Amino acid sequence: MTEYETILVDTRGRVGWITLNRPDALNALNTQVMRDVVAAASAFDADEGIGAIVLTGSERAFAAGADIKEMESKSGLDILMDDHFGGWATFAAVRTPVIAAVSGYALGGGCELAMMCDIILAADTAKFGQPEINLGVIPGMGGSQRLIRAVGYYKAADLVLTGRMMDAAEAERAGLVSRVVPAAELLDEAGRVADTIASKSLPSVYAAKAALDAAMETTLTEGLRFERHVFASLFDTADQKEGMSAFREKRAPDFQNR
Ligand code: CO8
Repeated sequence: MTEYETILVDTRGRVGWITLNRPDALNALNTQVMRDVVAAASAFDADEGIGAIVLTGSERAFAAGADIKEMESKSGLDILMDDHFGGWATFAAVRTPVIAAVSGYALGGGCELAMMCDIILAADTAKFGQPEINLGVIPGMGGSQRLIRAVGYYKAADLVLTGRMMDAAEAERAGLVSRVVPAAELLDEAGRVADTIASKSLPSVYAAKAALDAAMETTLTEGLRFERHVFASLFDTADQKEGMSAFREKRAPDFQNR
């Protein structure tokens, strides 16, 4: 397995694990972290043996944002030319579902990174926020856009304009987080959710993620059109026949990812 500078990577069954590992900087997302996460996620995505990815941090921090010390002296031109954004866009576009398991701080780019994932599980210690306004800037990795889609305009505006943090319970109420669990159970829960997804037929998992993504981007009419095409295309897979005959025969399906 490839060694990375700023992350730990592991495979458990059909699940790929990526653990952010810059403990001295609360997993601040510098250029190297971006490169490592993108490379690891892309490698998992290219591997048919992987059906789900878990992205996590430490107990204290999922990620406390983009690396302020790395960004501080940059010009606007540097920020554009570095194309930090392009790297994260590659991460957000992986076909494999990604579960963010968030313990501690998920701030700024950390909250935005969680929102690039498909499911956000939170430890009861998790704290989410977009504090960029306190630094004289605004969210730059999707926070002003994805947060509104996740929690609605008014909650997002409250967070982005005040820079305050919200705890796990508030994040769950707002719809950003799908489950809150005791901190000690977070990784087990993430593993269970990932194993469940990874046990399904991969073509239908890819298709489901693509359809969900389309809903974030397009009109209802276009989204429904996309969904119907994808739904029909899955009837050309062996796994659709297997899934439905297994139901009729009252047994568990044996998916071949074909
Ligand atoms: N960047 C760099 N270093 C950080 C960051 C960060 N975002 N967050 C924490 N650290 C470092 C601290 O500097 C400190 O290092 P050192 O020991 O060398 O001084 C170490 O991590 C521990 O942090 P603290 O001592 O501050 O720990 P506390 O428990 O006192 O506080 C907090 C924890 C509240 C999380 C605090 O560290 C904090 O407020 N961090 C910054 C949060 C923040 O503002 N995040 C937003 C950053 S901007 C952003 O994310 C923009 C995204 C778009 C990027 C687009 C790409 C170009």
